[in-house]
Amino acid sequence: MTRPRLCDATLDGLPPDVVRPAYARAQTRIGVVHLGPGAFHRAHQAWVFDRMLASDPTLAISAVSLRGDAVRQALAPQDGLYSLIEREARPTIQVIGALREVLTAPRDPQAVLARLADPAVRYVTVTVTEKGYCLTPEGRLDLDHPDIRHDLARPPVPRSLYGWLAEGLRRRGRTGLTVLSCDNLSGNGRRLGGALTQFALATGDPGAAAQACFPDSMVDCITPATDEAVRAEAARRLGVEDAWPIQRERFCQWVIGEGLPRADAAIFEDAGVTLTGDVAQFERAKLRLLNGAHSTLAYLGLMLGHATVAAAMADAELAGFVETMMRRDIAPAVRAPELDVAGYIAAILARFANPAIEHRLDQIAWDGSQKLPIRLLATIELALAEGRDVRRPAVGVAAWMAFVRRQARAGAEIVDPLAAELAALGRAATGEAQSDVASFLALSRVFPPALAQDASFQTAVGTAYAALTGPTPRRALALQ
Ligand code: CS2
Repeated sequence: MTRPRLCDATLDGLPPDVVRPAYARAQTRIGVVHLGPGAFHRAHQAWVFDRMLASDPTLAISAVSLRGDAVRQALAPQDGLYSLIEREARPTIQVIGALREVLTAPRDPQAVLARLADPAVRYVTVTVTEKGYCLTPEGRLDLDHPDIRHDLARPPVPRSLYGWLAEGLRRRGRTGLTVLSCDNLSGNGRRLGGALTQFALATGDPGAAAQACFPDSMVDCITPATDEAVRAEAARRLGVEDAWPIQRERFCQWVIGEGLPRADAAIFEDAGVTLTGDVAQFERAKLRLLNGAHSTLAYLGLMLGHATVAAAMADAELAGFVETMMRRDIAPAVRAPELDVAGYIAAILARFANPAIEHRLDQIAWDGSQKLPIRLLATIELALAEGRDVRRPAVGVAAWMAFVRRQARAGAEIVDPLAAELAALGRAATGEAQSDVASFLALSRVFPPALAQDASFQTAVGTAYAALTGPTPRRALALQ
């Protein structure tokens, strides 16, 4: 017999150590539309809105998947409820009630557009990952992207973020809306607003984007993918079945820049959100230090036979290399006057080493072509402009190239919007460092031409690549 499901009807009967919504769900109303309700949204923003609902019942979420139907299939039978496990030495479990509606856009386009147009909706939050923004390396909307080309014709069922937002805003008319990008892009709000304006101009309805405000935000919370062990643990602790529980670390940070409605500032702050006039420094610190180190650990760690971030951190040579890179090479590129950078680095390293978290390196390794420019190349470009050594951060770039080569040669999957191009490059790579690196650097969607042509960068990547693809890859870590 199957166990009962987590849902409104079973909520009251959960064991006493399960934290439940601190508000009457039935009295909440939808004031937020979230586009892309993957694990990160449910671990981060939904948890924050769940806290806010206790003081403002008008901020419940309509969660909208832009593509697949999996979230709706899992959560609709649960009335939008799911559990969140915080993994520290003593894991806690909590039921999040903030999702009052779960929609799949292609299945229910009119309901999605009606929500976006609804004047009761004050926020649209977005997590569609780096590739969902369809940007060129210069940060403009890629008008040649197949989804953008499709949506510019204003079809009844758009595909891209922009198609949905532009049509929703057009139907909405003039009422104010705050759109919060919660993805790991620098200047995420500014880029989203700029690209939407470009999209709207190209459709001949330039007014659409002007009706919304796009604050930048920095988001941080390590959220490993859900696996069967997490499902089993949730079921054991809840006593009912949860089709899609979420696990994450306890640490959870959201920093929002200018543009949030003043009337809501206190509610956000009371829920733990930091509001600041200079979000850029938080973004730089987080993207370059945390995500830059994460990607470096992923490519090097996989090469050295590790499966998780914690295992890579237990490899003293690798952990030492990454720490030195953070302290000596990335810290000078952070420029964060309000941050204690040394303390921030120590805290990140401790989070990476958290043995309670099984964060798979392959989860971090995917979509490298989208992640590297933001996480590592920006640091390298600044270091070159200011005459600093780039050898250590270049090891991460070379490790990505070596990773692509290994995957391609093994016929293994490459998850990346440039997958076909990368697989071809990887298969053609001979192991001769100079020519292999030259063909990777020619990827203009990843490497800005000025960087690709920089002699010291070429040498640094070439030397690291030769070591990493040779008999003793650890030689690449031995940089003084
Ligand atoms: C990770 C991030 O998957 C990845 O690429 O680097 O998701 C990282 O865990 C988060 O940004 C932490 O806030």
